[in-house]
Amino acid sequence: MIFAVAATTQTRKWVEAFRSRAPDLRVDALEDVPNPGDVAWIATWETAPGRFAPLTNLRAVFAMGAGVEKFLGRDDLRDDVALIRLNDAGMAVQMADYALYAALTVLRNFDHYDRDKAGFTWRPLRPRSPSSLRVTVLGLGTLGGFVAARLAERGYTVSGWSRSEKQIPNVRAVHGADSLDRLLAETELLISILPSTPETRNLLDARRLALLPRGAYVVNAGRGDQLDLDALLNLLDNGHLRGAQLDVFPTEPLPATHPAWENPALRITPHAAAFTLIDEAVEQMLDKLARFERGEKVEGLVDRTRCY
Ligand code: NDP
Ligand code: OXD
Repeated sequence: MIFAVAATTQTRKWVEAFRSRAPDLRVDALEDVPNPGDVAWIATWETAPGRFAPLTNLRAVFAMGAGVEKFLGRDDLRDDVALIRLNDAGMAVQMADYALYAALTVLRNFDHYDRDKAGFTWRPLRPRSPSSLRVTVLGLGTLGGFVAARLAERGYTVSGWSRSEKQIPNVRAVHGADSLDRLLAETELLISILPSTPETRNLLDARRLALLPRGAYVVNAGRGDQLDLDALLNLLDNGHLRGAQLDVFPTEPLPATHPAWENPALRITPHAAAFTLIDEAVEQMLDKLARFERGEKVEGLVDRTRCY
């Protein structure tokens, strides 16, 4: 039985990391496996159509990331194949830094200085205190929960939103679809770290974005299909929103002709908020593999009915 690896980049590095930690496990790059029927497990982020069809004896897919939407609803992946995603694996700290970058931008007016520079304008602006900024984190899972806690530790006034009830020290956690509109109306910095599911798709539509108070700032590091990009650009252009920092887009890479590139109030990062760290990920996958094979509970086992 083979543990196959098919990354989008650095497959050899992944293979070596697995081999050095699990010398008794046969680990090969998928492209080097002569008989795909020998593959029992695969660690991958490569999801081209039909990719899984030849792997007729597959028992588990270990996603090399946290978001698993591209592994769901596929003809080539049977529902009885376990789908196991990463939990944190080095991403939570990076995500918190990404959120903090936006929070500091708002508090310390770094966005205004970027624009002032274009007009050769020297205009110091008084900073705000973290406690004066009302931040809302959408999604309080592995990453969002960490981000909310980190921002609260730094003194921000933090609310968080999830599907089920949560308790995070110094975070006002609310849950359920009915509570979202009220929360948005009092949010000055909105940070989405939600997965892509049928329920989160277009969640931040024109109506909901307009509920944010004038001068609010929007961050999306979840998935691009959660937010209506055209509506966001309109609200930036008409001055309702102060700015936005987007890491994820409806189409990635964001097409070079897209007007978003030219919007001065929008900071664009190329799906780089949080990278999977190979060593941490491999360590975690091997632990999950062992638990899975012993029939134990595995953190990150995707519930296909919830889609995350
Ligand atoms: P988790 O599954 O741990 O957390 C998801 C959170 O979203 C949970 O709190 C969940 O609620 C909440 N949620 C899901 N659906 C809804 C809904 N309909 N209404 C309210 N809350 C909802 O995932 P992670 O924190 O590990 O990752 C989150 C996402 O971040 C990934 O799915 C991926 O899309 C994105 N990501 C982006 C990266 C980047 O570089 N831009 C890097 C890594 C991840 P509950 O807790 O109640 O289940
Ligand atoms: C992930 C990502 O989901 O990098 O892990 O977007």
